[in-house]
Amino acid sequence: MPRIAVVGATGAVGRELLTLISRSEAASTTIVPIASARSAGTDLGAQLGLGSGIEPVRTLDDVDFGDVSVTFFAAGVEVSRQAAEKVAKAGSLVIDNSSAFRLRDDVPLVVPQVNPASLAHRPPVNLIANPNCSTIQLVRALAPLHELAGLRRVILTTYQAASGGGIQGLAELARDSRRLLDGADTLASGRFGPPLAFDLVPQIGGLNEHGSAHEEEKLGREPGKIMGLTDLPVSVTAVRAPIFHCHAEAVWVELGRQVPIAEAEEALAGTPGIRFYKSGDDPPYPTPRLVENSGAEGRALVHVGRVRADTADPRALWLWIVADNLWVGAALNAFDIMRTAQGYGWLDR
Ligand code: 2RA
Repeated sequence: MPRIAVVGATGAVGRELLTLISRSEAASTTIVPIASARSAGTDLGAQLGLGSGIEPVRTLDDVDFGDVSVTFFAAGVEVSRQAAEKVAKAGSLVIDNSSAFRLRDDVPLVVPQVNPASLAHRPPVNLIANPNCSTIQLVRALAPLHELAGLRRVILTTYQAASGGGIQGLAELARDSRRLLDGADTLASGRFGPPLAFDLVPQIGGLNEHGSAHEEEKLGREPGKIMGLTDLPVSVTAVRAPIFHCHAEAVWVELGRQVPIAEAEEALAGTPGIRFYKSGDDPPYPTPRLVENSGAEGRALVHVGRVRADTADPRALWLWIVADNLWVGAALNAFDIMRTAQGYGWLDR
């Protein structure tokens, strides 16, 4: 692979992608970081302690994509809408982290642990969509339950970290938390709408005509496409929580038959990429901070606990899912898409 580009390289997901690529076996590849003109020339390799192999930051207009085998887009939906298809037409395989193309029929929406075969054939558009962060951890935990007994319905509430709002979201939560501890009475509205510090904000993204937030729409639609269950009902309340990293989800799932808890636990615990917590274990369940501090290995896993029967519905279970939204939910999934495509021979030149 001659060169790999990352659009949005200075952002929260872009930085994780640079780290992943430069520490992987693709490390011999030259990495082309792309950002806005104000960052052009920055030596991100040195800034992030990633060493050589990372060119100085360039702008989109300054790169010949005919010479770039894979381009990751992580600069938000507007940049993807404007540039991703042009880059794909220039010959670079695009892996897009935005919501711009996810529901398009000609664009695969991929979680390599769940639907790798959707990459068996390279799509004519030369573009693959990376799902929403909270979707990825959800479908990775639901897939073994679906295999076991078939999914009928899913209802969930998310508790999403500030890093989903990017580097500025992290900075805002840190600054406002300090201000409140220092005695401030009021805080200004910010990136999350109402100030997030020491509070919960039950709206992520704009509202549609039915009153659902954009994050809820994404979670409602993406799981069915990924799992090949287009009619799967997924009902969501998405909440921003005052935590820095790792999204958590409380999930109710109705299955096609009554499944004994031990059977569900065995299916989850036996799934590669899932760390399963049984009540009585130490720790008994995952929390966002526990996952954040679980090292590179733990941050690459989907953590599942609190599996229990719904006593009001014999075919339903509850579970609690936590994962690192910037890794499992973004950079690592995008990187695994590249590796899966590579495994299918897409990148052979
Ligand atoms: C969020 N889902 O957490 C978004 C980030 N992709 O806000």
